[in-house]
Amino acid sequence: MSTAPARTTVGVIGAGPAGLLLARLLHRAGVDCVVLESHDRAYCEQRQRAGMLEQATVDALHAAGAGERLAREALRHDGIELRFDRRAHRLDFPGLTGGRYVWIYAQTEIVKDLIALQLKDGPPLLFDAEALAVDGLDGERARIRYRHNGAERTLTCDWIAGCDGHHGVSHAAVPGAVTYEREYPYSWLGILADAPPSSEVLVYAHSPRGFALHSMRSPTVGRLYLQVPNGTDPGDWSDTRIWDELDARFAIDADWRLTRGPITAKAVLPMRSSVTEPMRHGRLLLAGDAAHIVPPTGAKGLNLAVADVVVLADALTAAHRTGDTALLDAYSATCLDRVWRAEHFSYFMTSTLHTDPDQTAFTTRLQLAQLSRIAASRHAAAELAENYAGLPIDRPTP
Ligand code: RFL
Ligand code: PHB
Repeated sequence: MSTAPARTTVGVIGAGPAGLLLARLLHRAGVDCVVLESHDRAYCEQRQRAGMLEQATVDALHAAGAGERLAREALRHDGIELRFDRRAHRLDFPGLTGGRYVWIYAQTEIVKDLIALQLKDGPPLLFDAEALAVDGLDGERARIRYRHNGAERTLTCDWIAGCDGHHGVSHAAVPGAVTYEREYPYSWLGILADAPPSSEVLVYAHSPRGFALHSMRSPTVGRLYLQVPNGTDPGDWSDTRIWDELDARFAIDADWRLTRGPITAKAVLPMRSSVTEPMRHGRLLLAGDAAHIVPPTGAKGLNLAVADVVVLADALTAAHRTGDTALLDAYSATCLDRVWRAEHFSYFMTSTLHTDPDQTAFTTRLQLAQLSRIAASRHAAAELAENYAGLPIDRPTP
């Protein structure tokens, strides 16, 4: 498991969902690869992040042979609820999208499933192996210089998949790349609570006190978020203060109660939109958060990462089998179409539901007009539902 090969076809940097799924898809296609991950296994498996999966993401996990536990434990949702003006509006996804659903299955569980498969039958996955630099991207062979067990080593590869997230080394290694970015003037305080969900579906609440989201991890564990100012110290939020604030933001003029329970985790998460173009330079291909970040309000980050690696696995497999790089040449443009659609949707959800520190009565009225339109018009609701449930992954063929 932790021997360090010096040569491989695809060197994958990062064992998040993008790197792990790519490795799995390549392995099943007979393409050898090595995954280098800077942290240890426990860190990768415990990092609390996404929870909402599009159908295309679930399909990709099944196609990779990683869907066994997901099939038993994932919760199928037939929509979401929007709250504003003390009213609740349910969006019925199958009715609005021609039969599509979304799924709740935590990113931590996807990562655990993929790591278990990888350690069982390969390809090699090295923890505590930090990529320091990549080079040779324009030549015959590319190289990853990395540190493992205190020693510096080199992995020589035909291709490098940069799946090392927003703070990794890959996206900075694309010369001439342009990064389009936006930071938001608010963050999320996220909690995990031993409290059964108080709603069957996710609840996105616009309120004069700021945004709140009710999500879940299982029939007994809730995952909830509150908009808070940037720089908030989670230590300033006692459990009672959190529950009181959630109660106030979810309040509607109908009988509804938020079930409280012990809070087991608390963290503040900043929000950002970012796209690096192009997603390829020579032998280096970027995928997932290494290439793009979305604010979590649209639940798109993990789903985009999965869509990238599905396209990338096809392209690397074709190049390996036939030497034809047409799909790799098209990779960046293929992915960026979907990425920019998701960037727009995530920005739309974020700016429609949050209270800006510079918010005026005028901008609040605009937000409420937009939300009322979604509640009243089937067309406006269908636009949101289609984007949220996600489109099928466009997989060009050679
Ligand atoms: P990751 O998960 O950041 O993994 C990158 C991995 O690379 C490693 N690494 C390195 N390894 C070797 N050498 C180096 N130099 C390295 N530098 C970094 C890191 O240790 C790490 O293991 O990126 P990946 O695989 O692209 O996956 C992306 C997703 O994690 C991310 O988009 C989602 O979590 C975003 N997201 C959501 N996405 C959804 O689709 N649905 C959701 O419901 C959803 N909710 C969320 C979210 C993200 C959130 N946060 C914390 C920003 C909710 C939240 C609160
Ligand atoms: C989550 O369950 O963590 C989650 C769900 C939907 C979002 C963001 C986060 O939009």
